[in-house]
Amino acid sequence: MLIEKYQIDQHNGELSEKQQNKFNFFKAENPSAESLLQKLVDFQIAIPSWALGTGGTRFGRFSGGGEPRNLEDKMMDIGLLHQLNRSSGAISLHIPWDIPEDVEKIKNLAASLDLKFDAVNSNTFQDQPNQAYSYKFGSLQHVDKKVRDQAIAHNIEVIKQGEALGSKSLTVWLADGSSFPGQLNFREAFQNTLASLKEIYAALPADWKMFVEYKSNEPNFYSTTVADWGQSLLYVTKLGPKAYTLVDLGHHLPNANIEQIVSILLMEGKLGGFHFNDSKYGDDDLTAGAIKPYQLFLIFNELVEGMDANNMNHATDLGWMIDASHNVKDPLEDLLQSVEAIMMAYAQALIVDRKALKAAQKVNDVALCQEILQEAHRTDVRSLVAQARLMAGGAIDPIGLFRSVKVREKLIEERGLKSVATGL
Ligand SMILES: [Mn+2]
Repeated sequence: MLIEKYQIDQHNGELSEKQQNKFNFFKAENPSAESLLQKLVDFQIAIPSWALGTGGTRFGRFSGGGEPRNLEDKMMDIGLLHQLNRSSGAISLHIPWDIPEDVEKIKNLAASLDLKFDAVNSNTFQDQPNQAYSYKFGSLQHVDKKVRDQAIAHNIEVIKQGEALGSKSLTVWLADGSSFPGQLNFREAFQNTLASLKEIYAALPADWKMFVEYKSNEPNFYSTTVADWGQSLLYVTKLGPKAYTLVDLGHHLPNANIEQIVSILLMEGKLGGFHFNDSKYGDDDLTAGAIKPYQLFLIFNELVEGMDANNMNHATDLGWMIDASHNVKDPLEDLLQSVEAIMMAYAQALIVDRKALKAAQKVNDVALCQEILQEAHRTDVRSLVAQARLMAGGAIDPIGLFRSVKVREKLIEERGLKSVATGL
């Protein structure tokens, strides 16, 4: 389902006076406010096709009802999110969970919803019913070349699927690794993985990027073959100029300084994109900004500083994606919350007084440096983000509107209480 335009207009009409007052107050304190609006309007965050249904843990899964039954339903859900916040104008597809049966139909649907196809994601962390060899002991790293070849062929197939849709990047995340000491020869696992990635890289179209995602642990609990940003950087450096490191916020060891990692990767021209989420203990896949909003801000602070230093376009030069799982909340509400948190961190990074920070750094005025960053982080930018949303045709209060027009109830009516999102 989609929301009617008059419903958005009516909602905004009811809230516009309050919003205008808040934004005027913000503008009085932040004279550059108007100049930031377009940057916020342009900034789009891709929604992964796997995040629209209820996720689960290894203990169980509790469906929320009205989940998308197929790719078209998933796209409709993202179209609805994009109507509400005008910042979710892209979809990141997972193959084979979301193979389009009719490419033209899917492309037309995307165009009608104003959605672009972001990175396509391959899957060699599960066995599919019809595949010849198992990924139980890895895919691109596997000791058996037949298994590696199968995983390479799958990735090349994913590139072809993405090409047909107009996607421009492939994300490779590997579950490869080992669970016990001695299981794996680390050097051979690295070399096999690199050789496999090279074959996939060779199949990339000229204007494509390849993202190599890293993860410290899980599902293997002793070693991961692309375990951290250093290992990813090694692979992508050896692969070539179209290969980049992808940072998933949940894939680090506890307390890792992610903002510093981001800064160095950007400096080296090897940061490709992001998977946003939040966590307290591990790869919890919680709503972005739900646990560590200051960290999210510090990451955006480095992104804005580093991208500006390299004359990069904030909206288009990196891949911005959410990678989360929704176990207890309505996935659509959760995604609205994530996008809002990301937009707020970005907005706060845009208002950091960079000249003053640079000057304070030069004279080692540590307290002032901290003051400058915290000043930005403690600024309430909600009215700025809402103003950008309003300017782009979205709703002032997306979750409020989502609830008042009873989206979930209507989706349950349309799709049933027991529908299960494909892939989950
Ligand atoms: Mn990820």
